[in-house]
Amino acid sequence: MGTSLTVERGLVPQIGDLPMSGDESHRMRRRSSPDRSAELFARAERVIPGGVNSPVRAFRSVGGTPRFVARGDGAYLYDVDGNRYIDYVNSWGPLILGHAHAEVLAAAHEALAHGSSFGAPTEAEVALAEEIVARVPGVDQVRCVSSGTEATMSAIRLARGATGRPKLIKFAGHYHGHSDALLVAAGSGVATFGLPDSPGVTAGAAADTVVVPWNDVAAIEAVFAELGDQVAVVICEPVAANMGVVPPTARFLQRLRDLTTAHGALLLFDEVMTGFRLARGGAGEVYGITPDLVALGKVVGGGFPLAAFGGHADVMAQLAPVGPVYQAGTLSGNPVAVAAGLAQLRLLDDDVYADLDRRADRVLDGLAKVFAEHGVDAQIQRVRSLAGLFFAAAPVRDFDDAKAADHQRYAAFFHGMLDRGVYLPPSGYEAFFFSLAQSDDDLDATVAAATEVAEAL
Ligand code: KE4
Repeated sequence: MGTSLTVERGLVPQIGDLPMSGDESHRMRRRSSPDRSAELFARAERVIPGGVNSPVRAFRSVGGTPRFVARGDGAYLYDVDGNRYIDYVNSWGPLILGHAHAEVLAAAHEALAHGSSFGAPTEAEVALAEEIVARVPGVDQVRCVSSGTEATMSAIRLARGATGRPKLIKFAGHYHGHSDALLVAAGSGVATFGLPDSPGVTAGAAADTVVVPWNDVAAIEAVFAELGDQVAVVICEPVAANMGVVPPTARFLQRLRDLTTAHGALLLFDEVMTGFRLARGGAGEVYGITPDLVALGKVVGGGFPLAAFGGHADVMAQLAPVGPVYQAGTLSGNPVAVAAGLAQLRLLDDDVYADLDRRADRVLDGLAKVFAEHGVDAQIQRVRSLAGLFFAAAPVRDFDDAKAADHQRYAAFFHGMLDRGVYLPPSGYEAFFFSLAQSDDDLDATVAAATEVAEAL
């Protein structure tokens, strides 16, 4: 499933070291400097912590001035200084059809004309739930929420309520949103209590979370040997993509499925990133593993605040108002978001995934060739079209490997590409998101830009 390509070592430039030869005519047009972005960023920092509404947007991992966006259109982002970028962030995954897709926006406009929110059931919510149930392995029933954080937080409470057990197992380097029980670092030893991974998370909130290394069968088996009948749920990103992209090793997911089944624990796939992106049925379909619970987000909301969690009917029946596990939300299943999500899902049939994979091949094979030709150590790791780039000499198998990769070189590469009109994720711990709006010219221009940047590495 995952592929990684190792190429030779090269020198590491610093940000801004990337030389531009005298004659730029044959090179990608350089961007005009981000003056208006810098002005807005200074203004923003006075009234918003870090000037952003989500930390990764502040460019702290790569340095420099975050680009304030004026608009998105198809494959492109336009910043407030008039620069155009080929976008490989796509709002961190939701915009699989590209920005401002006509049919998605039309559906949202149509819904909006009838009102923005009712706090009462609507037919469209039923249609969206039916669409999700039809696509995602293991989902008999589904409930909509407003963010991926809410989806995983609710699914974990449901798993604990349904099993009557306290322990939650997660993997180091996996990100499932910012609810307290999930902002936990690995404690020392195998099955000791988790440790808060952020101020404000109390020892009590972290106490029932156990963190183990990804792709480490012995570690997860040891936790089950020690805590087996206390484990409510194992949560994972079936393809880790928040430490860069680190696919599961062969049969690791099957081992999780077998261990959770043997010990009466639930398996929760966090498919907020992978759902409706890897394939029609997400990672569950790709790996042929059916979890007990699934968290979904991003693509399913069509670019609006909508996420969901679902699973086996017996488990979902434990949720209020049917069962005793409480979960609720004022804007859950918001009609405008539902309309956009439904419109987007209905445009995603199996053919689009082959097309998305082809686009990924065109860029990633090109990048691998560029790095090899320029003697740069790089690992391009992917599952279908979800891909990440590590500047490392060997494949990245877990969070320790990911941290050991050369993030300074990633920052230099990021800025070299940004200067040439390609907007990659502003962190080496993220993933590239392809969209169906990207043309072959866009993909080839991406590789051409990488060639210019790699020449400086
Ligand atoms: P949100 O609460 O941000 O909607 O979803 C949380 C979440 C849950 N699960 C997975 C697998 C996720 O990737 C995410 C959020 N992803 C990040 C990008 N790595 C969102 C970007 C951000 O935090 O601004």
